[in-house]
Amino acid sequence: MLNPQDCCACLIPKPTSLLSAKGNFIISPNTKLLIKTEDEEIAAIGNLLSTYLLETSGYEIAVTDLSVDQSVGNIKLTLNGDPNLGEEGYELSITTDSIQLSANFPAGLFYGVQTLQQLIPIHRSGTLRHSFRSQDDALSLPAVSIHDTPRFVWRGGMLDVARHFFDVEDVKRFIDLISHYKMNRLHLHLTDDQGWRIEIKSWPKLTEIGGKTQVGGRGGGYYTQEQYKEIVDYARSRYITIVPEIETPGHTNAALASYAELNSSEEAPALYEGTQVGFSTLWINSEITYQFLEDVIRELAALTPTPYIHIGGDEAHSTSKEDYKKFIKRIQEIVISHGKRTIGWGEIGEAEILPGTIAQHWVGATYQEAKRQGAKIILSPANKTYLDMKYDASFPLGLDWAGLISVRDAYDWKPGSYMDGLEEADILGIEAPLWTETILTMKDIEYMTFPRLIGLAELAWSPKGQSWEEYKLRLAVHGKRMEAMGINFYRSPEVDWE
Ligand code: TNX
Repeated sequence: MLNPQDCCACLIPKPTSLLSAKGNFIISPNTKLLIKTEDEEIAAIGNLLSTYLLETSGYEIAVTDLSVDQSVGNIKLTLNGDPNLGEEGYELSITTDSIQLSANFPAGLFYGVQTLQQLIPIHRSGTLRHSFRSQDDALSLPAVSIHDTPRFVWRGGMLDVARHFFDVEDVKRFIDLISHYKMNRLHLHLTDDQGWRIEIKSWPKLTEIGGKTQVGGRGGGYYTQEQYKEIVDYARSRYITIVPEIETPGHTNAALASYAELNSSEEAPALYEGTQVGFSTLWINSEITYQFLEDVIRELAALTPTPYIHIGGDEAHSTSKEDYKKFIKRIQEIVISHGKRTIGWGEIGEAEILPGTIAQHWVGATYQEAKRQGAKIILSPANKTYLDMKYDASFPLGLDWAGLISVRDAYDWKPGSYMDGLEEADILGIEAPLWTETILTMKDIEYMTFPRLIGLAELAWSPKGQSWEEYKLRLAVHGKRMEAMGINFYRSPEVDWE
């Protein structure tokens, strides 16, 4: 059993290297946060940390320019230009005198701040609030020296906002939670048979009609372009890249119901509120379809500052092979013409893969075809990473077509060698999708996601060589932290929760 007060031993994801030392750094009313204040991005990270320290220590920690002050007694955040830290790594040194966090880029400082947060002990009240009234109740951080860089560049979650719609506040909370575990991608599955969730100004009926429904019929909804930008900006401030997905050519009933001219029958089908897959397809041999995609991708690309547009491509059971190949080639050309890179589900390996395209494996072996054509692969094997699979047979939420995924199952596999024919260098990283056919509320989202996602976040960040026996001890202690963070997590019987 780990000592719950030994936060260094309980970090998730586990850092690349960590050396504990004697003593603590105590946060006092005089502690200052030293940064280069003229750098707005670093100032924003400094403000996030000082807000967190105010909540946990009770002290207003002044954010001050580092040119005018000294390290001793203070917390210092700097960019030190150490190329060994890469784009996302950081170094954190806590001594009895000072806290020094440095990185090569701001993202590294952000991740160092997440580690710092996990080093704040849980107060005996069970919360993260320490009392500033008495000395022995003060907030103190253990002396430690950490050097930490990620294993994979792609560390993601996916939220299906099409089967059930989740509002901007829910998405922001999801971003906060996953970024705390150093994830850097949020894939939003924006369209499917049951709903179209992103405003497209040149095709307004997509949301006026196609946005009205969801699984089970209650509710629905969509993001205006303004709201979508708000999500993108919020995610950016947490070093998360939003990856928007417009699912094609199947999973398109919401679009087909909105515009008759997208159907080969030239008749619009009814809106759909069930959970079957594979029955819808865009009209592949009509130029209107490509005009439609051109408009959608143009508008989406303009809202998306980052390089990726996901075009779906899975389960196109109502599209002939020949049509599918033609379609996948053309849609990649459209994405490229807007300066973006295409991501598609593994099936796109059956078609011609253009330079820069990424394939996301979920089931089957088509990823191998994609790899052969030069694509990099994102790992989302359904039997390990699908957060919508039940934890056990009696679980109230979720599906089980890919099997039951216990907390151990989601953690205890080796991403570098799990997939036939893939080597570490072929793999961009790991993404954990949450499909929401059975998921209705934010509480449901959290229950399916935690704690499986944080194990997957560790597989994506920490060096290889994981051991479930070791991890489950850290997770057991981490339960208290999730409680203090207000996360509705599943207390799996595989873990001896503190
Ligand atoms: C398969 S994964 C799907 C989704 C479903 C999911 C349910 C994938 C690319 N397609 O449409 O929501 O299973 O687990």
